[in-house]
Amino acid sequence: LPTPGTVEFKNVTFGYPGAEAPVLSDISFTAKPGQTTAIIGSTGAGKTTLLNLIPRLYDATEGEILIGGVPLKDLGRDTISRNISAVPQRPYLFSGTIASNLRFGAQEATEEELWEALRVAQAEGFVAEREGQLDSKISQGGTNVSGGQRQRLCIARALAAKPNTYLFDDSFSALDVNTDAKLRAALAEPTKDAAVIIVAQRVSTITGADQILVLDHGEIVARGTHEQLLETSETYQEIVAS
Ligand code: M5T
Ligand code: MG
Repeated sequence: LPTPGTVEFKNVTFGYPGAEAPVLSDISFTAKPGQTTAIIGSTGAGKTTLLNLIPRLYDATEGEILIGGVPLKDLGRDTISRNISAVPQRPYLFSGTIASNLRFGAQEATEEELWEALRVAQAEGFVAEREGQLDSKISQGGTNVSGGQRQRLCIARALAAKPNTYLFDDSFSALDVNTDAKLRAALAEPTKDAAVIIVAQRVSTITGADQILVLDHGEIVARGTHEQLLETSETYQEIVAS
């Protein structure tokens, strides 16, 4: 892929059109390839908003976001969508086969590659059990699979695209703690050269992250590894205790 995956926020402020107060204020961080950057914080803190700025669902009001040193605005929509896989907080499946859902963003993926993505996403088992397997039908919105299965299929879809930036918005919360742990262990290999940004609710999901950003009311109030934050951040301690 053309662009190395370093994602850099430089003093980014963002407010939704028409709203008076900004939702994100003066956000700066660097998410490097080969590293996991985690974002944690209470509901409404701005985590989803922050992630959504990366594929340009919205543009920053002030400041700049760069990928591989290039400002997002100069990258072009095609490059952005080829390089970034985002698993949204409410993952969406459309009516069609499992294969066609997985190939969204990875049209040329072989069946073998789809199975590999499913294996990593801990979805191989339930797809193998369905009649028709990759050709089994998903109904609109994915209503004929469970919430956790939908989430894992969307993670497999993200993997099949082989991007160099992964955005996971609360993608592991519908999974039991065991599946969550297995999935993240399996992700290590396919994402080893990518910048991975994970929004999490559960602290256990992110204890191994290279850096954790603690977001509170749209501001980064603390950053560091799990161990560092346990020592330095009251907000983080509260999250851990909750
Ligand atoms: C942050 C507001 C929301 C909240 C703040 C997505 C969205 C959010 N907001 C809007 O006004 N319009 C929108 O389209 O922005 O919201 P968030 O980024 O969704 O927060 P979060 O992801 O940290 O929360 P959660 O509940 O997913 O943990 O004031 O009203
Ligand atoms: Mg959110």
